[in-house]
Amino acid sequence: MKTVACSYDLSALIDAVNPGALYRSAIEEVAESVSAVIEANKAYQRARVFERLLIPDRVIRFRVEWVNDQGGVEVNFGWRIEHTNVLGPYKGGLRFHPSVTEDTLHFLAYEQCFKNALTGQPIGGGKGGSNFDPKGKSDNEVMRFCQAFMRELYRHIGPSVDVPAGDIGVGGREIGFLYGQYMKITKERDGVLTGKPLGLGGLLGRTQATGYGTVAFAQAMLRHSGDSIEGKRVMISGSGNVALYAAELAMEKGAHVVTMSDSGGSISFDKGMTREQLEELIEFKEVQRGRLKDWSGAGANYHPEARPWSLVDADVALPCATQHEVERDDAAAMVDRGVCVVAEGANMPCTHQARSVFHEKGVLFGPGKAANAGGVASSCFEMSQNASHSTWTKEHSLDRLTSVMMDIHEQCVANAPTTNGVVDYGVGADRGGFIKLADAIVAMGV
Ligand code: NDP
Ligand code: 2IT
Repeated sequence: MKTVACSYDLSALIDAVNPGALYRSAIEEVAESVSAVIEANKAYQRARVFERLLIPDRVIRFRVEWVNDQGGVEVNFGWRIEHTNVLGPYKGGLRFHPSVTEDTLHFLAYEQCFKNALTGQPIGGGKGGSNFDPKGKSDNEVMRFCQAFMRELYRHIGPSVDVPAGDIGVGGREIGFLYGQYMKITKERDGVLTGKPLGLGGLLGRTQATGYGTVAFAQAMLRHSGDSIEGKRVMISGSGNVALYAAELAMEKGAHVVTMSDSGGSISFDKGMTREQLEELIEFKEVQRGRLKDWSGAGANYHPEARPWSLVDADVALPCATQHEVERDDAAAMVDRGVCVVAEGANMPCTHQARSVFHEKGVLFGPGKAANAGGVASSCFEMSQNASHSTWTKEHSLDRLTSVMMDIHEQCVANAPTTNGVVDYGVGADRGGFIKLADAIVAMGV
């Protein structure tokens, strides 16, 4: 790791905040990108912006106790990491997954600050969640868990304080239950969560926003290099909120979606998924909450326990499942299969080593901070809609999404070095987000 203009031993400081590997990899990536920016800026050094951005404003951890359908008592951890509100209220999702630890949430909260800054909207960064596993739970159990979670969380959030949303394991159903409990406790209906069901003040287009935005970013990278997504073969991982709508827009733009996955395995389509298959899959995943191994989509091949990356030839890869799902060997396999554009729908799905492979091979790489920012950008539209007591049309919401994604692409290009004609979007996104955060930190004093 290059030294950054940091007045402490950076490695020791990272350990002091959180000794986990995910948070470390997120910080080290940014440190490499922004050290030259800090070295050239005395005000950033004097204000110690790197250290101040690295340490979260506060970490809230609590116990969540609830009763299962058999009458047994269950206990989980809950967290909210309020990382920085220098640009606006803390903003970021809640993740419910058994793998969630404080390390997971520290890295996500840190990344969120840069992503939110890139959107150009007045939102700070945060993340929260629980090690609760919604899989296999009844609707009533999920509701009781969400109510118990909000019983503590409500005192820490507010529409101009902290505005949570969804993430892995948290979709419209969970946000509805969380918001319902918040309304009962506080008697406020102030839109404090985003990604709400439409009847509770949700935004038309929020469900599609992250996946659509990721495809829009991939299109922008292709356009910038004189190409287009039309006719391209696209590998997608995951089959949740981000993956399904990335597939939808990619297909609408004339691409062929050749893979999808879940944590049990992958499916591949020799000639690309059809519109009918996608509609069936969306219903199977969103309504039936089924597993891919049980999906009978005609013409799909199922590969148990396999990641998508080496299964078929493709031009574009959109990792949309989870962190570190693309390791060095996966990246090499993708390149062997023909991939020349990668846009991260998930947060940090590619390891540092995987990113190095893309860099060496001249693959266009759109980091999650930029490529998946459409979700949170639309969440901010939802905040505006609620604050103005109005209802946006889907068309307006999606038009605004496209223009935010184009603007993020421009910011990345403006801040990125270019090697042999290939724009380094990873560095561009880190620098673009960092400069906004650092300028605000300098402006606010100590
Ligand atoms: P969902 O819960 O809707 O879907 C997650 C998908 O990823 C599922 O198919 C799931 O499979 C798969 N998955 C999750 N964990 C693993 C794992 N450990 N190994 C393999 N597959 C896994 O979540 P989202 O689609 O909302 O989120 C996906 C990614 O996108 C996350 O990284 C999230 O942080 C990021 N993101 C989400 C945004 C949003 O608005 N929702 C915004 C920006 C980024 P299974 O069902 O088998 O677990
Ligand atoms: O990672 C993310 O950007 C999200 N999960 C969405 C956050 C939000 O506030 O909409």
